[in-house]
Amino acid sequence: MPALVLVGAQWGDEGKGKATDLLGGSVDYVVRYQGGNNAGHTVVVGDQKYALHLLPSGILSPNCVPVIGNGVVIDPAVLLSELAGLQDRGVDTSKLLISGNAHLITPYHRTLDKVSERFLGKRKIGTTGRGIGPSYADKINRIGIRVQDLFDESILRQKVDAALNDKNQILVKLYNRRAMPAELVVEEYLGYAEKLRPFVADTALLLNQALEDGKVVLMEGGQGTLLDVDHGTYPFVTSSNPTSGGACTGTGIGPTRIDRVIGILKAYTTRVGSGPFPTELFDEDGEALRRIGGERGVTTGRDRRCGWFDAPIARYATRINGLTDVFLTKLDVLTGWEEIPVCVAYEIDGKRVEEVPFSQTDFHHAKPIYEKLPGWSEDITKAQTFDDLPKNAQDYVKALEELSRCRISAIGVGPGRTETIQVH
Ligand code: 2SA
Ligand code: GDP
Ligand code: MG
Repeated sequence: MPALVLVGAQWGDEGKGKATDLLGGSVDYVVRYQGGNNAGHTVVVGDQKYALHLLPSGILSPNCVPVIGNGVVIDPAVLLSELAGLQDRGVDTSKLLISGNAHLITPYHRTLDKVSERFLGKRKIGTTGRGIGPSYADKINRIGIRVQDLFDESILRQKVDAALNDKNQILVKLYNRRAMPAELVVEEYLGYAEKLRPFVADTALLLNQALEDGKVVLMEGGQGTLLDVDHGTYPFVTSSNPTSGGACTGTGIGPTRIDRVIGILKAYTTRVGSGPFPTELFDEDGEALRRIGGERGVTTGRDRRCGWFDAPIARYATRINGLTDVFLTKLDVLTGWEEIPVCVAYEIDGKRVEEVPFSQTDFHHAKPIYEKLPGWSEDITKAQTFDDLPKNAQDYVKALEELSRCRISAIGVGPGRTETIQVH
């Protein structure tokens, strides 16, 4: 099992943090490969709850090396405060490695994220406001600032000057904001250099060497498949590739090294931010899923939109990521419903459509076609094996496995490490 990838199979918040933490005990490295502190990964260890934003969830496993790969965008102040918070709680963070090629989020990225959302009004994306999109835009535009730039004052100054050249005009003329003095940014960021230096490394080289030495590397995605900038519900997406392909570009590990791709799939569906969501519920069922599932953003505290399981989306995630396994999470949240509707296909302009349509307009028009599966009322949070589950819960899992076209290898029946059923 040399390298494996863990991805969100829906719109994020499927329980990737818990799944990564569970695997953390049996892998040597856990690498974040995209996104930044827009992510919110919750890990519950005993009576302790951790909310991680930028650090890989493997940081909570003592024998695991946590790595922030080149594909991540880093807000240094957030990173340092997350590290300090964990250190205060007795977590050893000394093994962390950070790619020198990862890009930085700066104050002007955060400002642009917020003002451009305000400018979009009703058409806003509903971003987390953390500066993620503008930082990736600079990376692609080749005017980004990388971690390694912190160690050369003159380069840093030149790059910040260049990046602010057009941004200050946009801030002043388009958004009616004050210009941001380059010098202030440079001074602040030089202050981070020495604090980050001990962690910075050529992570792509180290990870490939580790794989050659027989070590196991887990690549942990943030967000989810439908938020992917290429394969998601564009433009209502994040500005990176959470799908499995992003794991290669975001770490420097080649695709031939990867032998398992695990999709984390929630037993129902949620979404934060704007954009289409065919199975979204606006009734008391949606409210109950939100309440029972604790569906609130880990980073922004926003209520998550909730809906029933969407099988075309699960099949899409299986296909786009090349999933080998699914970890089905939050089955316990569905306890108590007499019948559970599952979306098996869509109706679009009067026609039955089996798969996620590529046309944005069609997806906006998609109405779910439901099949109702019988529910269960027994408490399943203590179930340790598949056979411990009530028959209707077993049948629900089997139906989802068939509809998703991927084997379900593990089932979550609660947030804690032990509240997990291993099936394969
Ligand atoms: P951004 O900030 O540019 O990445 O926002 C673009 C879209 O991506 C969505 N997005 C997320 N969706 C679910 N979970 C995320 N992490 C947090 C969590 C979210 C939170 O774990 O709860 O706290 O609100 C996440 N990060 C980005 C975002 O909602 C936009 O739709
Ligand atoms: P991530 O972004 O994919 O890591 O997911 P989040 O941490 O944002 O949201 C998932 C939430 O569900 C967290 O509060 C987890 O503690 C919780 N969770 C994970 N798996 C399960 C499960 O099987 N059952 C229940 N009830 N909660 C779960
Ligand atoms: Mg999350």
